[in-house]
Amino acid sequence: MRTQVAIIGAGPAGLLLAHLLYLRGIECVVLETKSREYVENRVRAGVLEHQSVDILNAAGVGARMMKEGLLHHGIFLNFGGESHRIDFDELTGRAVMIYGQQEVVKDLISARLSARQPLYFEVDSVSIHDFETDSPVVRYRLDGKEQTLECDFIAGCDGFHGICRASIPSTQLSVFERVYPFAWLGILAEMAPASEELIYANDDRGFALLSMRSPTVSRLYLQCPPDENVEDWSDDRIWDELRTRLHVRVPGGPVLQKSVTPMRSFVAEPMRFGRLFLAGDAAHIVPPTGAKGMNLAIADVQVLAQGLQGFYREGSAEGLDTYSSVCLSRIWKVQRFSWWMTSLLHRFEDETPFDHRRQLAELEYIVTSRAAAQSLAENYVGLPLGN
Ligand code: FAS
Ligand code: PHB
Repeated sequence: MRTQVAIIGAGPAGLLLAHLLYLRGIECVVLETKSREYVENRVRAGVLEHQSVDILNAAGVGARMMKEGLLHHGIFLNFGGESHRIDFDELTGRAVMIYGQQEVVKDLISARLSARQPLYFEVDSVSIHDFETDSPVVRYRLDGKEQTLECDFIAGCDGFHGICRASIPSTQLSVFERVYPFAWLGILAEMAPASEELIYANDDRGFALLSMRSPTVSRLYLQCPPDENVEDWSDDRIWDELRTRLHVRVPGGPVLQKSVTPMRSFVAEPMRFGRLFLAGDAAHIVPPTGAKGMNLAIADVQVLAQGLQGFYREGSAEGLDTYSSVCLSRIWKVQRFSWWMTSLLHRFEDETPFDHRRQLAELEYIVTSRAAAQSLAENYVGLPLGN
């Protein structure tokens, strides 16, 4: 089989890239190891920056998002027993959209399949070859049969634990990483959100976040030790801890799903190696405190699609040659914001009383200084693309 672009991974990065290439008349094939049902039910991110909303709408896959998504014009910061609202409208004139990552994935999969474009689930033994030449090859097994896919380019959208980044000689990659000494215990619950907007709480007992997926489904997180066993957390214990840390009345409800997510900051440079281009979590990970994971993946593939269009339409490699530097400029700003939000809102086991007072003073500064609040707001709603 032959195509122009082989896309490894059907997460937000791979699926959106496939759709943007389809709209540009560029052929591609998407290969995914998991089943359709698995990727459509995997609970991950929930916040879309305003540009991500614009990109999905411009690509014609935003109708359900605009109907079912929740437009939020601010967030709350809770600390010292008080609640403070950061007004995005007043500070930036922008908003964010609360719409689950799995909903974005469902919309992109249905767009791909209704356009009758190739998307293969449950492939295995995927390997990539000759991407330092002009004729890369992808090998994989589907329905027990060996398959070979010849292509011009490979897009590595296979996430942090995928094979694409791991296929680049380690001598050719620079890796930057910070692993945090805590994790997030996340739950999905059948409960009407206990707040109109998201609440980020810095409490003596640790960080907590109240988020949501719909008017009837809430998504909540608690800071916990990195090796925490989710079995040790009964539903009652979770609700008690959330009430204590959030300082809001949380009615509780059936817990549909709970999991522990490790926290790390990670960047691999460069994001291009010959005819192999990394995008999304395959190249970078941010701690979810800044709600940036899915948005960075969307921003990467927007730049990659434009580069591939330049190559196939205008015969220009410029967009592909600058892909890595353009994306990394944005990625490092988002890394800084995500690290800063994480440092501001979590309790560190090695913190001193001085560190904690400094943290509270910074929070106090943010809610009393327009300049500081505006900096947080403009980063949260999304820095302008190309910035
Ligand atoms: P993804 O990981 O989403 O997709 C990669 C795809 O490649 C997967 O479907 C995988 O099955 C497939 N794949 C892997 N290896 C393959 C192979 N060899 N061959 C073929 N396919 C292969 N962000 C937030 O903002 N808020 C959150 O609450 C949040 N929670 C998260 C929880 C977890 C557990 C994780 C891992 C991430 C979370 N994130 C969160 C970040 C998340 O949103 C990611 O940034 C986003 O999924 C990145 O999208 P992709 O780059 O498409 O990678
Ligand atoms: C979520 O809704 O899953 C979510 C929201 C904000 C974050 C992280 C996760 O910072």
